[in-house]
Amino acid sequence: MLIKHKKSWEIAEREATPESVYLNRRQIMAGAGAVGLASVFGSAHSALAAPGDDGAPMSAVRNEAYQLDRDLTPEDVNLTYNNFYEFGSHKSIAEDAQALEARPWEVTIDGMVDNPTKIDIDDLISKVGVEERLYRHRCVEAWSMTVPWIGFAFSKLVEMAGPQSGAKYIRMETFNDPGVARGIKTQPWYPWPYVEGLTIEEAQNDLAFLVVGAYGKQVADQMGAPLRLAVPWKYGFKSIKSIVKFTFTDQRPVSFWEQLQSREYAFWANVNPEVSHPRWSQATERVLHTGERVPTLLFNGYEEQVAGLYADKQDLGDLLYR
Ligand SMILES: Nc1nc2c(c(=O)[nH]1)N[C@H]1C(S)=C(S)[C@@H](COP(=O)(O)O)O[C@H]1N2
Ligand SMILES: [Mo]
Repeated sequence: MLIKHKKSWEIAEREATPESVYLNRRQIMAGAGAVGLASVFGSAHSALAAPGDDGAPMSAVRNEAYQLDRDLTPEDVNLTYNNFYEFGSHKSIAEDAQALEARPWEVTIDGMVDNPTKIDIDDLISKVGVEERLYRHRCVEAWSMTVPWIGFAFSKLVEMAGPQSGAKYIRMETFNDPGVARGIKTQPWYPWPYVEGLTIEEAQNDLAFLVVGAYGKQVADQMGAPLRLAVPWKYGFKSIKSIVKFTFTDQRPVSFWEQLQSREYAFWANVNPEVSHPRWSQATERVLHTGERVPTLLFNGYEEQVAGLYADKQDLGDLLYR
C-alpha cells in the first residue's frame, strides 16, 4: 500500500469536526469492523474510507466511444500525485484529503434556471445514471495521465436545471471549509473558494463529464470526491474538484487561478501545444507513470469533438490557450 492511512480518530482535523458527526463516524466504523473494512472497500482506501465516504465500489458500463492512445495510468499513481490546493500547494495531499467528508453532500443548482434545486449527491447519481469513460488528463504544468472516470454527461445536469434564455455561463464552486482543508487556513492569500467556469455550450459538449467515480470506486477524496469535473480538452485546472454549487449566469465567471494570474490561467484554457505558458513551453508533456515525454496535441487530442466550439474565437490567442 502506498499511502499510509491514519485511522479516522487519528486525523488531526478531528477537533474541527462537530462531535456528533465524529462519534457517529466511529460508531459506523465499529459496526463495520466485523466484516473487515479492507475487504469491503478495497485495498487503496481500506480503513480511511468510512462507509458512505469515498472509495466504495461503483460499477458502470464503459462507453466505448472514448478510447485512449496510451496505457491507463495505474490507480496508485493517480491517488498519490494530486493538485488540490485546499489541502496544500504540493502533490502529496492524499493523506490530508481524507479529512474530506464526501457523504452526505448537497449540490446546489441556482441562478438563471427554471428549476433551481438542492440535491443530495446520491439522489443525483440515481437520477442521471453513470457510465465509465477513459480520458486523458493534461495539467498546465506539462504532466499528463489517463483516468477511467465514472460519471455522467454534464449536459444531463444542464437539462435538469433548465437554463433561462439569458444564461451564458456556468460558474462552479468547491466547498470552503477551513476546518476540513487546512490549506484554506494556512494559505489565506488564495481567493477561496476554488471557482471555475464554462460556457453553457462547453458544458453541453459530449466530452464534458461530471465525475463521481474512478477505477471502479467512488472517486477518492484527493481526486475531488464526491463530484468533480473532467473537461479533457482543457488544462487540468478547469476540472474543479468537490463541487458544491453550479450557478447559471450571464456574467463570465472569474476563476480561482484567473484571479491570481490571468496571463497564465486564462478562462478558455484549451490545451494548445503552440501557445506557451508565459514561463514554459506546452509543446510536450511528461506521462506520469512512464516518465516519457510525448508531444502535446491540440485540444489534448480531442480536436474533432470540440474544435467547433471555438470556430469563431480565433482572436483569443492573446488571452492564451484559444
Ligand atoms: N477545488 C480544486 N479543484 C482543482 C484543483 C484545486 O487545487 N482545487 N486543482 C486543479 C488542477 S491544477 C488539476 S491538474 C486537477 C488535478 O486533478 P487530479 O489530482 O485528480 O489529477 O484538479 C484541478 N481541480
Ligand atoms: Mo493542473
